[in-house]
Formats: sequence, C-alpha cells, structure tokens
Amino acid sequence: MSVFPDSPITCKAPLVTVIGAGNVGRTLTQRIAEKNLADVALIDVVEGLPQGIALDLIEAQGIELHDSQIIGTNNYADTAGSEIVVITAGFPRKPGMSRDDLIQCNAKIVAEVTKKAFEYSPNAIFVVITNPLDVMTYVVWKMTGLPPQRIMGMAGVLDSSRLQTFIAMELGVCTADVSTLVLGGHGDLMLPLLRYCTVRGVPITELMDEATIERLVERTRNGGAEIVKLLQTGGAYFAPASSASLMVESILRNQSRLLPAAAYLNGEYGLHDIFLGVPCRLGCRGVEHILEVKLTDEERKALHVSAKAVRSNVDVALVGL
Ligand code: TXD
Repeated sequence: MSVFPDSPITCKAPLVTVIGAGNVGRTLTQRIAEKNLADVALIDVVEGLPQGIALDLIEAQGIELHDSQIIGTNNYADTAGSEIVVITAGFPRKPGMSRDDLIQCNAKIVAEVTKKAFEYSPNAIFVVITNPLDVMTYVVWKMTGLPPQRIMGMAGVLDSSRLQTFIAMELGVCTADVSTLVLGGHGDLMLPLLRYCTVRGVPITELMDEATIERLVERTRNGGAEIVKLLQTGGAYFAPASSASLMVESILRNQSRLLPAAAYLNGEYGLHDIFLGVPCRLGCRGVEHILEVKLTDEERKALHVSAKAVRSNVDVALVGL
C-alpha cells in the first residue's frame, strides 16, 4: 500500500492521440511529452509495439523531467476524449517511390483509423501526417464530417523548415534568423514563395543569385526523397515530428501561430473543396484563419497546378472507400 493513497488534486492534462507508433508517431510522442504539452495515447495495429515504445519513453521521465503520461495501446477506447488526434498510420515511401504511389493503400488505413478514433473523440481536432498528405487530409475530413476548420495536414511547416535550413547552411547564418514560406501541395508541386523568404527581414533575393536559390528550392522539393535514399528503409521522422509538435503546441496553447498547413479552401486563392498548404492561424479551434497572401500570376498558376494534381488524387483515394 502506498503512503500516498490519494493524490490531493486530480487535474487532468489534455490528451493527444497519436495513431501509428512507427518512426514519426513515436518521435512525435516523445516531443509532446518532453515539452510537457499533453498526455499521449499512442496506438498502433501491431500488438506490443505502442506498449513497448510508451514504456521505454516513460522510463526516461525521471531524467527528462516531464509530467506527461504516455500510454501505448491497441484499443481505441483508451483514446477517448482526446483534444487532438494525430494520424501517422500508413506506409512510408521506399526508394524510388513517389508519395502518390501510396494513395490507395494509405487511404484505406487512414479511413479506418479515422472512423475508430472519431467514435471516441468526436470533438477532437485532427492533424494528418500520412502521405500523400493533402489527399489523406481530405479523406479524414470526409470520414468525420467535422467542420473543416478542425482538420488539417502537416507538410508546410516541414517544407518551410527544410528550405530555412538549406538557406542558413548556404549563407552561414543562424537558422533561426531565416524565415521561409512554402505553399501548395506536399511534394514536387510545393510552391516556395521566395519573395517572402528573408534573413532578418532582408529578402533572400538580395543575398543570393537566382541559380543558388533555384538549387536550394530543388533540394527542398526533394528533401523527403533525399532522406529516403540515404536511409534505404523508411523516411524522415525527426523534422516531421518537430513540425507536427509545433502545430499541436499552437492548438493546445492557443498560440495563434501563423503556420503553413494543409487547410480546407472554400474560395481562398480561387480554389474550392480541396485541402492545400496555405498560411493558417492555428489556435484552440483549429484553423482559425487562412491568410491570403498576394501572389504573382505565375505563383497563382503554380498553386492551381498543384491543386489540380491533388484533386485528381483525391478522386482516386475516394473510389475504394
Ligand atoms: O510531411 C509529411 N506529412 C510527412 C509524411 C513526413 C514524414 C512521413 N510522412 C508519412 O507519414 C509517411 O510517408 C507515412 O505515410 C507516414 C508514417 O511514416 P513513418 O515513417 O512513421 O512510417 P512507419 O515507421 O512505417 O510507421 C507507420 C506505422 C507502423 O507502426 C504501422 O504498424 C502503423 O503505422 N499502422 C497502423 N496503425 C494503426 N492502425 C492501422 N490500420 C495501421 N496500419 C499501419
């Protein structure tokens, strides 16, 4: 028997469910816990996997000094009442594969896990990570029928962070001093807005020649593939988990951060009925506002090309569901 039979106060921390205990899911769980953002329910279809990861993470709690509870489970009842559900379940790319090669297999997985999680957390905000990102975000929205402001996809923060890193490396400046903005679909059709990329407010176009900028943009476009090729098995997960935790933090703490996320467009940027990467203010209600930045004709055209590709993939994804 404990000498402390009852704890004096019963305060409940917010609960975040992370679906998929693979590389991204487990790293995100670690980030959320170690930043003391919330308790985490980590769920996977593989028995023992989320339980093992959760136990391993919690065994570091006394060293990392956080207060978050982490449970690993195969049972959706344990995810009940989550404020945020993050979906990472699905297959990652293999070398040579594009994100779009994952459409049908991941759509089935994402649809299934969304329905189960939604049953237990009907008021949650859903953050989607599984690829192809913009398409899977649409699938989650369709499966829940929630107001679209409560659904978003993580890609723009990662793409912007990759470009930020490459610019800082090239110029030899502190990464934190570089500010970048990448819109559009996650993948080859992402649209870096170079006019809005700065080093402490100085546009990068004044600091680098066109050829250098184009090389860094190309590396950003291929940022995921570059890591897939190096790792040979699986894809990137540290930077993706950091990116998702930034979004989770802005929502849970109602920070109103302006972050690029795949959000539902209903006329913004001249696009309708599609989730696509745009700058969003993220707070406790989800996507609270979409910022429409001024685009040149060329940028607008590129955004619409990106949207067209996403839309035709959405049609493919929805067929089998
Ligand atoms: O920017 C982005 N949005 C991305 C997206 C950045 C990085 C990774 N991105 C995508 O996330 C990637 O292409 C994959 O589609 C997902 C997950 O990537 P991760 O690297 O974490 O894949 P893993 O390690 O293979 O983990 C997937 C887990 C694994 O443990 C499976 O058992 C689990 O998903 N899984 C399921 N869990 C629950 N329920 C079902 N049905 C299920 N099926 C698989």
